[in-house]
Amino acid sequence: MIIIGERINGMFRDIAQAIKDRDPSAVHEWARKQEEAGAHYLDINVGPGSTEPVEAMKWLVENTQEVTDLPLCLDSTKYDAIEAGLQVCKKPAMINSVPAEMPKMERVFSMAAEHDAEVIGLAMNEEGIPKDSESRIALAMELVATADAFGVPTDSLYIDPLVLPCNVGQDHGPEVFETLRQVKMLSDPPPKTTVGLSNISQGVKNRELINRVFAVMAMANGLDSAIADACDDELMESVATARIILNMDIYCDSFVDVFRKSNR
Ligand code: THG
Repeated sequence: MIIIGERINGMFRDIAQAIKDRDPSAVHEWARKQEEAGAHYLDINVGPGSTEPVEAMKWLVENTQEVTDLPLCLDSTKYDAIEAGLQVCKKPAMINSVPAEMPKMERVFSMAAEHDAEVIGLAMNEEGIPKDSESRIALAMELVATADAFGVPTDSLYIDPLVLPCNVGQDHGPEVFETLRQVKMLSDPPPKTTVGLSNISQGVKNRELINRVFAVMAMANGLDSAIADACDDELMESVATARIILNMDIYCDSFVDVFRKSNR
């Protein structure tokens, strides 16, 4: 399971302040901490309040790369910011994200093909996020077909069924799991899957418990990756344990350490 560390995000006050002051210390600290905790990619998001997202993205990417060689997941709805980030990434990156809408898919999949980037495709369009798995799968199918048409390999595409907080979208949970299962039947090879894990517990109590139970349930339904709190030890230990129980890693006494040092 590929862990995309969520913490370099201007949604968090320390990162928003770091961007504003152009003081990289918090960015360096979270890059190091997440890598140490076992993250495989780092999500980079300038935050909802950024007044200069293009410059901010470039600055975040450059400063993150000063302390880590992990690949980056550029998280923005502003495609000029994604493009600026791709231009300074030292390694092939992941683009986060594109909905099943034209002309957004055209812009994003062209950029991805040019920069050899992976892409997260969202199961939503102009009409929003559907509830039932059938509609989510129909959108996933559009994403798979369009990625292919623009020369993005299917296994470089990550379908995100979109997770809503369990206090507002409780009825979406089973639909998300069903979507994760059916995505694997769309094509051969199939696309990969991802979720924004912490979404499930936004605004509710017992966040860490809800996150880790959701994570292992989603893994049992075929989840390949998650944007998540890599520094939550119990989450990372639960993920490592689920991989053993699902027979994805060979058991050894140090299986938690082995997972943290792995590439997935
Ligand atoms: N899918 C994709 N990308 C995503 C998401 C997704 N990127 C953003 C988000 N969702 C995933 N990242 C986070 C990061 C933080 C939180 C949730 C998801 C979070 N933040 C605290 C909160 O809102 O309560 C902030 C607390 C604070 O301000 O200190 O929970 O779904 N493709």
